[in-house]
Amino acid sequence: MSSPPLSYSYDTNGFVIIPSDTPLSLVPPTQLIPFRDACERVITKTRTGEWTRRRTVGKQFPPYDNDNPDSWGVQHLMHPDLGEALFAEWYCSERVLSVVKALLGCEETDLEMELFNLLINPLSHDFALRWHRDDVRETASEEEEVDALGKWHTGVQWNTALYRDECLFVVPGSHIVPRTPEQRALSSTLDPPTNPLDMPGAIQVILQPGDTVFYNSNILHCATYSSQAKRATLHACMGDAVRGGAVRARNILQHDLKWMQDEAFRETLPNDTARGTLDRLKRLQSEQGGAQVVYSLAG
Ligand SMILES: O=C(O)CCC(=O)C(=O)O
Ligand SMILES: [Fe+2]
Repeated sequence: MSSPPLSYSYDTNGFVIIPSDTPLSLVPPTQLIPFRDACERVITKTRTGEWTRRRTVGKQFPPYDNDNPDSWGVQHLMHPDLGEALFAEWYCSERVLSVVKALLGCEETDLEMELFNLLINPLSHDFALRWHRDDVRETASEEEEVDALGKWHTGVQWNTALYRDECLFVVPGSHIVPRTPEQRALSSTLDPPTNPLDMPGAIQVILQPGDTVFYNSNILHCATYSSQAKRATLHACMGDAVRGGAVRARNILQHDLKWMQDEAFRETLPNDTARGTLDRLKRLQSEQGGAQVVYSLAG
């Protein structure tokens, strides 16, 4: 019996895992080392303070601050100042784009470049993200939730683990339905969960090195970060500029992507396809009144 298309699982469950050792793998086992090496270099720059665009412990969403510089993420892997060409090459590669197109059901010429960050383990504090949807407030009424979820199908987000990663928890199917009263209660607190599996319907997403989980970022999800478990997980998203556009602007532009307008960045991109995706992001930035930062919600 043939397996269902990738997009069926993704549309139904709100996420789909692509294992490392399968034909669609985003990072096959033989390619792990160059990714790990490049990540090690940017992690060192972040932990020593040389790279200040980072997600700091104690803050779930932007703007991140430096009250506690212990970091759980490195922002903007494609930034030319980091000097790691591998990241933009991969983000714009046929390997990545073909899966993104299949999940979005769009053409290459519709794709919009968005975020590409790295999630890492903090060194001296354990940390957790509370239950959330990236672009729907925890206080949203049921009606607002239904409305927001109904519009959120024009982008995909993914985590590609370079080491075993068991940080993420999701509630399968919750990307299309409002929370039950119990789920609402457990996701309305600003505290991190004591046990994520207390959330009705929750499962833990376990990734082996090289595995990728694609997920709808409005699926109900949370994450726990142990300072003892090494994490280097590529964390990216891409949108369909034609259908998505303004719907995605708040979520994407809150991360301050002004640097992407520099010609120096454009020159690092590997081909016309990549430059086309950047042009569509820049169009979104100008439509939204320049590359202004709209701080809100998650990312
Ligand atoms: O750490 C993760 O895998 C999830 C991160 C996340 O949910 C977020 O940044 O909004
Ligand atoms: Fe999130």
